[in-house]
Amino acid sequence: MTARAAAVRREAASGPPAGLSREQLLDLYSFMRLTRSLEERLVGLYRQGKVLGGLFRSLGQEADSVGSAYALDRAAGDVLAPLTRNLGSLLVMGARPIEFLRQYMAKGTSPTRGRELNLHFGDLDRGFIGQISHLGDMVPVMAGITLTFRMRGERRVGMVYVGDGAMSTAAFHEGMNLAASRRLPLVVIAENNGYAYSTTLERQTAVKRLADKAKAYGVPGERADGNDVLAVYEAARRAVERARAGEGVTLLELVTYRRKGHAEHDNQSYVPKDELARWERDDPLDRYVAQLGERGWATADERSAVDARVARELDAAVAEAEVEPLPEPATALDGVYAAPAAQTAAWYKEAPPA
Ligand SMILES: Cc1ncc(C[n+]2csc(CCOP(=O)(O)OP(=O)(O)O)c2C)c(N)n1
Ligand SMILES: [Mg+2]
Repeated sequence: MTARAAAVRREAASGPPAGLSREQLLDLYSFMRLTRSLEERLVGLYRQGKVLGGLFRSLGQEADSVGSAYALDRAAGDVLAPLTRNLGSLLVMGARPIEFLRQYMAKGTSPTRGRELNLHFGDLDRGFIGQISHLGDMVPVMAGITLTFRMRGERRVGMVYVGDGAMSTAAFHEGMNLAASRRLPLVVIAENNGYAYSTTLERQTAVKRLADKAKAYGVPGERADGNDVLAVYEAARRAVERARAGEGVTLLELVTYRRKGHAEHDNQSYVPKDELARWERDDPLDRYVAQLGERGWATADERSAVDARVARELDAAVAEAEVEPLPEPATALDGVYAAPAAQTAAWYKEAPPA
């Protein structure tokens, strides 16, 4: 028996890792599969011209989103602030596939009634807040939200995602500094996927490890394999526990890779082919499927049942969303400005009486 096989046997004998039940291990698989399949359906709709605006894939980053969000305690009222690629995180928090289909197709039935697109919507009841497009800005916002948890004496935790590019903004620095100095219950997930648009990590920052930036704020910095869902979950779980215990912020770097362009329109001409091929071989879903099988955590039948359920759910959601109407033009301003205006805008100058 090889050393690797022996290690696998030992782990199997000691039961599932990270305190997860067999049901939860299958749950992680199901969220990753749903994320991948939902995005594949969206690509089909995009090619038919039914998606408005860009389509931002998380291909190869499903373990990063799903594993990290899964470490939060939804029942405790934990809150998450996603980025455009964190479809998997939102599904874990309870967002439904049809909501994304409606958002991407700008349907009148979408959570934002067709006024915003893609993942730009929030629901405080389900613990996720709508993102601001400006990179890094969700860090100070989440510092503020977790400060309120502290002030009210609530044992809730916040999680915020930043990309390698977003970490170069002033907003990231200000938010990190505030959250770190107040020891706020916040987990900052640094998604190192190698690129910000076409800018490589090497051109983005002089540090080799994004986790090293934690030192400048006096907080723990951890690094995990972002394509290994259980490694992501374990590291995120530790960070969430630290935050809930009053030990403050953790900066958790997840090393992964953006396998598609910035969005579907981007042909990735700047990406070396061998680099892409290397990361394709490190696919997070393939890796987890192999683990589930080798370690006896889920049978092939159990996985097929999940795949079939996901396919059925998506068939129904796509069929429903496709025939739904766009918003009525006459309602374009509803919910955008208060109606009637609550008060005269400060910038509005009445013409002097004639
Ligand atoms: C302050 C700011 N500058 C520029 C942009 C335009 N922009 C949107 S996404 C993006 C790249 C983001 O890269 P990264 O943070 O690494 O996230 P990733 O796309 O890799 O998930 C840029 C430059 C923006 N939204 N906000
Ligand atoms: Mg990036």
